[in-house]
Formats: sequence, structure tokens, C-alpha cells
Amino acid sequence: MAETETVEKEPNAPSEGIDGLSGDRLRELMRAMLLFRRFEEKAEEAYAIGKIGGFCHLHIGQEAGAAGSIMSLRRDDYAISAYREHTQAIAKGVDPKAVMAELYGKATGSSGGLGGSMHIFDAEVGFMGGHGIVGAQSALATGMGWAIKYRELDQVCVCFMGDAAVNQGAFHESMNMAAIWQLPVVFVVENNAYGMGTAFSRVSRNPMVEKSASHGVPAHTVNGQDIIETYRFFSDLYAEVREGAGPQFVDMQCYRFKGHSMSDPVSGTYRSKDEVEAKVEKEDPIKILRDRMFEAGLLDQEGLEAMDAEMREIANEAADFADNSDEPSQAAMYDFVYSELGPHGRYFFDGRGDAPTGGRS
Ligand SMILES: Cc1ncc(C[n+]2csc(CCOP(=O)(O)OP(=O)(O)O)c2C)c(N)n1
Ligand SMILES: [Mg+2]
Repeated sequence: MAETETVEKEPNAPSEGIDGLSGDRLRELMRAMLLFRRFEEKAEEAYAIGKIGGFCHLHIGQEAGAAGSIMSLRRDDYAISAYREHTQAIAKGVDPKAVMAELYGKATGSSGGLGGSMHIFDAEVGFMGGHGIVGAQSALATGMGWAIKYRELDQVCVCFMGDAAVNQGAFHESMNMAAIWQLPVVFVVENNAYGMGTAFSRVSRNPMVEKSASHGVPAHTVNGQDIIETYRFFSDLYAEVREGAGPQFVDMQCYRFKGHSMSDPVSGTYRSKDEVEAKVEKEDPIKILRDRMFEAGLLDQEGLEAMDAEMREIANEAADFADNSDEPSQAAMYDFVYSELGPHGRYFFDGRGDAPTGGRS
């Protein structure tokens, strides 16, 4: 092409997108990550003033993993997770108001206020919990994968766990069965390098990516701080699984910016303040996407601030909703309790009718 014909691209001119993702999709992903960040900050604030009690594990720093791996799913797919799941539930389609109300223990919460932070559920949108027992959800995921295959459907079940879960028996038993039956389950380790205060390198001789090898399950590594990479990677992987590729194992490398839970300090003795500061500075998933979108002319500072304000408002509204909701009734406590007549023939309550007046076994 002659020099005069060269079309100069204006700096910051709106481009089609980045790495095959459209500008609209990228803005949607940015909105999601901003919502997750503001939502978790609001939860942190509410916890500090005693509006939320019990356990509360924040996902701040790990937003790209939640958005990229879940927003690439279909609504009829399943996602199941551990206890660091507030933002994953929102990504799958649970109303932020119902998530916040669950954290507050209110009747309007996604589990009627009976589960709290670690037990967000909404089967309507395929979010199958919120599980507090490390690794236990992997067995349920295999069961869901089996159900999908039995019904001859092309859904996918994605199962999240932390790096501490891969040394649990349940994880290996579940993965083995998923492999034998070639089930459509994607086991994703949110590898933030620590299980509470224990570095993964201290509890495993092998690197994470080798954990599925003995089961014949293909392993992949993805940068969970980079949403463009994460979203593209999972979109392709789910397409293969729908086509019958069988179970997959993903080492999604990420980093949590806060303590293990609201009761822990950000750094503590197991990781240094410098390490955390360097990660926050260089690997904040929101900043990584922001820089790429600014560079491609898909977003500017003003647009970002407007988006952020809108997401902050959604988080605030969720907190107001939770604040103004009622506590569950006392009788509701027994609605989901299954019990047989006790060994001493004492009265039991099955959730139907009035609450018992007699003793309980
Ligand atoms: C079977 C079992 N053992 C121990 C615990 C206590 N526990 C709660 S969280 C946790 C660490 C889990 O770390 P990881 O899986 O890496 O997830 P992360 O918190 O980093 O997201 C442990 C040991 C538990 N909940 N379940
Ligand atoms: Mg961990």
C-alpha cells in the first residue's frame, strides 16, 4: 500500500474491541467487577458495624475470576462454590439485594436468612451454593455432572474451590468419578496461594497443575487477574465440554487482597505487607482492564467514574434493602430441618403446622 493511503489510527479512537471481545462485552465485564468490588466493600463496612455477623470471606482482588468464568456460562449451566462466593452468586444472576440480605441474616436473603455468608443458593439461576466444608462441593458437582449426562443435556457444571481443597479426599474421589464417566464438570481452583495462613507450597510437593494428572483429567492454567484472558479461556473451554470433552481442571491463579476472613488481618505473619502491596499495585484486575480499555479507546476516566458510581449505588441499595428487611420468623428455623422421632420417643417437628411445644430429641 502506498504511503499516502495508510490509514492512521487516531490515538484513543474507539476500536472494535480487544482480543475478540466486543466493546459492549468489555464494558459489561468492567461493570461486573466494579459491582463486585463495591458490594464487598459495603459488606466489609456492614460487618465492621455489626450488621453482619458470623463468618464473612471477601473476594476483593479475585473479581476477574468470578466474572470471567461465570459470565461466560449460560443461565441453565450450574455453578457451585465454597464459602468465598458472594460475587460468584451475583455473577451467576442472583440479585445483589438477596445476597446482601443473606449476609445480614434477613428473611429476604437468598436462603431466607438461614444460611448466611457461606451459604448463598439460588437454584433458579443455577447457583448451587455456598459450601463451608472445604472440598465438599466437588462431590456435589460430580453429581450434577452425572445428572446432566444422564439427561443427555449440553449443560456444564463449574465447581470452584480454593487451593486448600485439592489435598482433600473428596476432591480426588469426585474427580476420579467425573473422569471415569466423562462428566461435563469443570473443576476450578481459585489458587490464591494460601489456605488461611498456609502457603500452598508448604502443603503440596507437586505444583497445582499436576493435581488432576493421576485421574486423566486435562489441566489448564489461567491468569485469574486478567479478565480478558479468563473470559476468553472459559468461553472456549465450556464449548469443548459441551461437545463432550469430559471433565477439566483449571488452576486459576489469583490473589486475595484482604485477610482470609473478616476476622483476620490483611497480611499477618504468613505473608508480608510488601507482598500484598505489590500485588494490589500490579495485579488489581480492575486496573488491568481499565488500562487496556483506556488504551483501546473503549472507556475514559469520566465513563469509568460514572460506571463506578452506578455500581456503588447498587451496592448501597442492596445494603439498604437488607437493613430494612425483617429477620426470619422463629418458626422458619425448623422449615428445613429433617428429623425422625428421636430414640426416646420425644416429639419432633417436620416444618409443617405449628412449632412444637414439647421437648426435642
Ligand atoms: C474439611 C474442612 N477442614 C478445615 C476447614 C477450616 N477451613 C476453613 S477455610 C480453610 C482454608 C481454605 O483455603 P482455600 O481452600 O485455599 O480457600 P481460600 O480461603 O483461599 O479461598 C480451612 C482450612 C473447613 N472449613 N473444612
Ligand atoms: Mg486459597
